Amino acid sequence: MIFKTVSVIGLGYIGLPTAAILASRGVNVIGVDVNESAVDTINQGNIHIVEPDLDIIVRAAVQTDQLKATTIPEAADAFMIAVPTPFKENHQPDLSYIEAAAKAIAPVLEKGNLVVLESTSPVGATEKLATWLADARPDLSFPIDGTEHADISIAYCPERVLPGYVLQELVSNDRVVGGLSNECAQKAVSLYEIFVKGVCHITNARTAEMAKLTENSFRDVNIAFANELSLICDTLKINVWELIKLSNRHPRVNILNPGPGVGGHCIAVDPWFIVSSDPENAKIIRTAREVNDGKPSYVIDCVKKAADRFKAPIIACLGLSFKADIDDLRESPAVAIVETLVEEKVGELLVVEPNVEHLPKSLDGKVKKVDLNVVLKKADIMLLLVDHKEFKSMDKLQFNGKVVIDTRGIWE
Ligand code: SAJ
Repeated sequence: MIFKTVSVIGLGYIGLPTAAILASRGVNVIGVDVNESAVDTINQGNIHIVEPDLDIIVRAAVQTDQLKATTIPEAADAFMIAVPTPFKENHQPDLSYIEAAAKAIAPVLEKGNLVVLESTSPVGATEKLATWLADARPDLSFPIDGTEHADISIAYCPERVLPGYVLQELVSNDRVVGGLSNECAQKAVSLYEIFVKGVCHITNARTAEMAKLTENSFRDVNIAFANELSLICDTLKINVWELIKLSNRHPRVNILNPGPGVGGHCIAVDPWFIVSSDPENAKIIRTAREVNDGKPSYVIDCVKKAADRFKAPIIACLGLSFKADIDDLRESPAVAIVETLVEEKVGELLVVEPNVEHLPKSLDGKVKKVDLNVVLKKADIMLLLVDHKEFKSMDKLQFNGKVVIDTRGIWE
């Protein structure tokens, strides 16, 4: 095996599962993270994030010494960078974590190493990574401007896994592997073939960067279409769920589901990387973001109108996570909606969220976290925000007399 030791930089939702899968295939894996408490947790064989079965493979990898975590990078045959790429206030991508990762690994790079960037990135980020590494290591040659046979190979290979199914999709999904040269791409494919059963498709780094952004923007635009339809249908007094069901009977139509907005750290963020790189042409992509980001305010207005009918309304908010049956509250429209209802003192708020133990800080002490049976007894308004399985199986007859605002269409 040409990759005996692989270092994974960033042990979050993508880096940790990737590190553990590689370790399970017999590679010595060094996981690097700036978060000391995450490093300690992993070295004890535990995990600091929630993902089905991840705990089992991390524990096995640590117990067999195939995986160790550290805060300081060490020499390895390959480095995989999976750090966050958030955006700044004006929707410009923030590459500071990638730059910090590059500066951290540069001192331990050796001739023959491969560096792969996995973080979702704007087009051109892999070239920037090469420049940061080259600046730090003038003694080594890098594949800048298409140079073949450089000392260090560099490629971009975006993650594409769906939260909740990460361990299956890491193995089964196809991968797009974009090299700064063909040699770099070939080398990266031989790394991914250690654990990927899907096909690894070779391209250049810029196309691979754009492919990732395109996939998530495609989904965002399609969800925006559904969200826009939901507003139009309210105006026209048409049931949007029935409309979509009927339209989807056409052999070439497949409309997604409207909801309270688009959350998570991917689809709500990545399209902005395209917009910021070509604002003039990225019209639909920008509008889709705006339509989806506007949906929470629409839901809030509906709740306010419903609340006006009561003297002291008790509002049950069902679900906080950004999508069904997960515990992830990042960029969640449900959280944003409840926060605004608190700020605007719309009524007494009861929250049901079966997937988290504690309320997020922004809501702690301001709303009550309760069980479903409590809201069935007390609430005047049932505001369904997330289509968790516990809510799907509820008996609608129990809502007798309550106002129901179902943002996901599960009780239609
Ligand atoms: N949503 C809707 N209506 C729908 C589908 C989704 O309102 O019909 C909402 C969800 O409720 C959620 C948001 O969109 O708030 C995003 O959920 P999602 O399930 O569409 O996607 P993510 O963010 O969990 O994962 C996506 C995936 N990308 C695509 O499907 C193109 C995943 O494959 C990527 O790896 C991931 O982003 C990522 O990390 O980029």
